Amino acid sequence: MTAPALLPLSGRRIPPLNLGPPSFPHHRATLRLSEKFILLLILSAFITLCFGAFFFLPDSSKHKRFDLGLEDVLIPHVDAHKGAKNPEGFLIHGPDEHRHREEEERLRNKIRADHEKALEEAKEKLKKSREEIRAEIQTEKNKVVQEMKIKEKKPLPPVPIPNLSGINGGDPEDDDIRKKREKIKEMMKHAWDNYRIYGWGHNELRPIAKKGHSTNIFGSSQMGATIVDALDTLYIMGLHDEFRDGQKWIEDSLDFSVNSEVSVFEVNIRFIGGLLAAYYLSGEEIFKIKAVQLAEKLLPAFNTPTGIPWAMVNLKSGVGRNWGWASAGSSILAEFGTLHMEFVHLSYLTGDPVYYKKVMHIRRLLQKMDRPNGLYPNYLNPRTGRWGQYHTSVGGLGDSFYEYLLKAWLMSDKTDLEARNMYDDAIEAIEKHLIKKSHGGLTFIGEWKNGHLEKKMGHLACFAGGMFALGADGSRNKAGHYLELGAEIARTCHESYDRTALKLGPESFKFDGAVEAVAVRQAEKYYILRPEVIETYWYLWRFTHDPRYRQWGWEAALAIEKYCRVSGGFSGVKDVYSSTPAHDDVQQSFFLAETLKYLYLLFSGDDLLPLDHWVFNTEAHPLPVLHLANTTLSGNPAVR
Ligand code: DMJ
Repeated sequence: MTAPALLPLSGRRIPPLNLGPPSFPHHRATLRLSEKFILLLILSAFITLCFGAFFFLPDSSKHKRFDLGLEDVLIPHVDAHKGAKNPEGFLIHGPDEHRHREEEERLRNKIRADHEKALEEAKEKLKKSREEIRAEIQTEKNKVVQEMKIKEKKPLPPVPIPNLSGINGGDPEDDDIRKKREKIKEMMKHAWDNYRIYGWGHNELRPIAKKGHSTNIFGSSQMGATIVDALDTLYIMGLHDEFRDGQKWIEDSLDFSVNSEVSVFEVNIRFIGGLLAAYYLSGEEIFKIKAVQLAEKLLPAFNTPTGIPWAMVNLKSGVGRNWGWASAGSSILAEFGTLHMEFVHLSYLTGDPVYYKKVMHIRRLLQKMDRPNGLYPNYLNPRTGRWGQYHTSVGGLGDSFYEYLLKAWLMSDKTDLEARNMYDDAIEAIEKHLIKKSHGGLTFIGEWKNGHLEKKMGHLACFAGGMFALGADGSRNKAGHYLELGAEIARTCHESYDRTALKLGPESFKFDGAVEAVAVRQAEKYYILRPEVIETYWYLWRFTHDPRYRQWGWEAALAIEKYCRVSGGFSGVKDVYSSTPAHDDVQQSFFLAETLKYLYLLFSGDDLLPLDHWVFNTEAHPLPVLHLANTTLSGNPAVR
């Protein structure tokens, strides 16, 4: 299709710009000559202008550079043309002035020579054909790419390797449990293999349409979210060929220099968390290097008036912004409050304190703020540093902030007492205002909205059962209480599964009069392969070894197999109360990162990823406990 000609105001038609190769060779030669002439003319006019400007520019030394009155103090009082003044202000003609003139003359000559050289080079360039110039540009580009590759391969400073025990094993002694574990591994293979065939390199898979899928949290680029998220699960399941396949894709194709706006939180928990875990488990440097490259791209998100990061950042331009729906452009507690684990590891591995400082700054800011009823609201405006709406939730928008306070303490080998205290304070306020018992005796966590408790609990909030159990040890003399609370939440969430047709839990459920642990609105009846309930079963299993948790986990696995498995992978379902549910046609990356990993661990021995050596990030990526007592996060002088 030809581009339409432009019609200027004079009515004369300007021919369309022809950027492609012209059709007549003779015409091409004439054009190139006149182009060259015009270019040369412009170039020489520009150089003459610059050269002249140098002589006619006002003497900048006459103007103060600062309005702050600091120059008199910091810069010796010298006037270039008139010579130096003595302290009384009288002119001093002498060797100084002479030296200054010589220096100026030398500079002029240099500028003249540089310009002549540039002119010569430009003339030479213009003698070359378009193809030659293109080839030269390409060579330059290749050089830059090569240099970047060399930089990428440069090893980071060595740090002491944390205790990595328990990265293999966990073979169950019991035959029945072993079979169940094998079944989970087979489900993982089904999910991975289909993604490999139909969605490779895309962020996620549409298992029914059998093609790639993505949402705006990953931006517009294909960043292989499922590959990065699944790596450590593949590793612990012993799926090493698949792991290597993923590694190869990351080496060859994972590129962060893309014009793509991503969620800082999601990229941190899935990509940085996934890459760091893959690095620790396999020891392959490439994962560490990629994690650091990506983290550098997230840093501009922290350039806000308060240092509270934007929710989204463009990986290329570094421009950040917030979600429009989040309380007048606020940042979200569960997003900016879920960076600590990964960022501390980044500082540990690179010896660069920048990441550590960013998250500690957030913590300091939060510590200084008033909390209504001791509760952290879900929204904080990064421009003003003020809370947005007074909504508090342990489910979506709040959840992993509390989780990371506890895990910061665990990850520091229980030395970060400040984090532990913040966790204990927060949990006490939550228990006081948000946790209630229903008429039927089910303990639930509601949502606090402007002083009013909404008796609704999200699937996301079900992770808290595991969190309470994990935080029981080390609490303010209430270990038994928190373990019990964790078990009660696990029971409630199991009920939310058990009261459906599919034995899979809804996105959120109510406690209203006769309604208990059941979704009411159609829009809340879906299940999108989420992990939180199974996560809680696993933590409770580890701390109590009560067989009910394996039983409940197995029920969930069977239901997923029966209702979510399709020939092209696994899909979420739109209504857990319907025995013939429609599929949503999305295989979420967290299904491979979390749901299947927690199920696999539930049917493994406790020696696989033991909890005194590993702390799982909120996307179930295991990171080792750091023994920081003798280490400073601004680098470790002992080993560098
Ligand atoms: C995961 O991406 C993470 O667990 C996150 O913290 C919230 N929930 C999703 C899966 O449901």
